[in-house]
Amino acid sequence: QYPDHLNAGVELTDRMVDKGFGDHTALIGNGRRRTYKELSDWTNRLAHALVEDYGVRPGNRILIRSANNPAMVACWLAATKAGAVVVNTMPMLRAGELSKIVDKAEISLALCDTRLMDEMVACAKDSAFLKKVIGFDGTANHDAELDRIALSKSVRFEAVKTGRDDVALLGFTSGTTGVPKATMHFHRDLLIIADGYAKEVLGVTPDDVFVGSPPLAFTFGLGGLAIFPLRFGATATLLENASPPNMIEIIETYKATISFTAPTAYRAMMKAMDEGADLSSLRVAVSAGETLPGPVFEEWVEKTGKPILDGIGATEMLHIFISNRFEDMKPASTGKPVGGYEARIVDEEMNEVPRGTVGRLAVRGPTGCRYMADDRQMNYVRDGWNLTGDSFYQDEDGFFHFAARSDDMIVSAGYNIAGPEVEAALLAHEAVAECAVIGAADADRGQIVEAYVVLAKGAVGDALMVKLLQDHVKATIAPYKYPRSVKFVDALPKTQTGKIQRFRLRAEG
Ligand code: 3SK
Repeated sequence: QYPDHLNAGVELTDRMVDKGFGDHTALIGNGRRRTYKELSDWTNRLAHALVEDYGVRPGNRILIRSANNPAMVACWLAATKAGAVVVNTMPMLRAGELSKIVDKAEISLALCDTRLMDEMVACAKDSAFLKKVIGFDGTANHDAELDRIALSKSVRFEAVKTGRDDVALLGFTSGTTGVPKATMHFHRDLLIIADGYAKEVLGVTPDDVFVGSPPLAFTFGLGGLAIFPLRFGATATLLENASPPNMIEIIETYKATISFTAPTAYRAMMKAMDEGADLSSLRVAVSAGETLPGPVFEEWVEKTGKPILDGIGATEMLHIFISNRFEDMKPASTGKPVGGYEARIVDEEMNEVPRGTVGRLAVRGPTGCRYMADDRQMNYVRDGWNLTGDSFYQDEDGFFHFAARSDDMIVSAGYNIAGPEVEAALLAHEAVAECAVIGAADADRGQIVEAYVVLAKGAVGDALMVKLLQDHVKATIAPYKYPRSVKFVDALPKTQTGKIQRFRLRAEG
């Protein structure tokens, strides 16, 4: 279906102008609208600057650091047109977290919103790889080095003739251990998720207006808030702060039709509806990244007359591969495989288990896990099947049902948080002798990060200490990872060989 030479950056911009969408609004953000023609020109100018002034060559890896805004999308598309391999990163990451990514992907160039320079520069200071950090204006007033250079360039750019199976994107996931893994995705993959899931399940048309909260650095967000709208000539709204009130304002102002967010936000939106918010323009509400609680689904149906479409995806698979559909749905299930994907439930030996039996979810299809230089590839892909680390069962009607997460990942308000990474941050505090971090059930956020802490001699486990440790974590790693609950204990449950038994903490709550 895809030609040998394919550049996803071109397909999502210039090709859309060729198809007649030039005057249609592509992006809305930071108070401005950009048409497809403007986006095409903007990205071509930026691509010229990257190649001519910063020496970007095909295959070079470029890190982008920004909140969700049109400038971030433009930088990503421009770098893709220049044949670079892009790593989008979240604005909340600290220098230490950025360094792990830079080292793993051997990144030599970073494009950074000028408002977020400090941590990026701190990361570059001691880096063996990162040679240059270029500022861009996230507010899109073109008031930064990259923008000024780009303004003098031509709006025509001969994009690099990348192969459809050339790597275009590295999606980072911290996994259970907090040691980041880079998942490689081809130019072709970026379009497959739109031509599959977005077309078949969401039925996207040029009249759609997208809104949502996941960061573009998370492939859930990149698909839902950039690739899907741009692939079909629709409009993406981008929010630097996608709080529920801000999303509601966008929905009401631009009559947004498709939302991508987590159950926590849907719950807040329903509260706002009780107070008069008008969300009637939404025709599709997508939820993923976190289990959708039954009561949230039921209340949404009651209030809007439409279902929330639950699905499961993975950074390794790039996007959603099992989803409910309007015409084929079962509440409380995750749905059935998206076109092109197959899923089954297997035991430890990869044998399919009977319907109704909980086992490991195995999936295969047009996208799949390709970790960059990582032994963990052998655990994720077996016999051609991707093992996502989730436990599911399949019912008699073929619907897949989530049972449990098979690892130590904590999913809180749509964020994936690796428990061991929070433990490492806590252990760096002098008052902490030992600690273990788990996900504790929470009505609002699905799960919260809960820390069990054995204090060092002399330290006092009071409210002040809780605050000190929380602030310490916020200052060490991305603030959303901080433990909302801190419990002081005399000792941690351990095996005879000294391994912490987190499952006992989970069970004891
Ligand atoms: O659920 C996830 O973790 C996910 C990851 C990437 C893309 C989409 C989704 C839902």
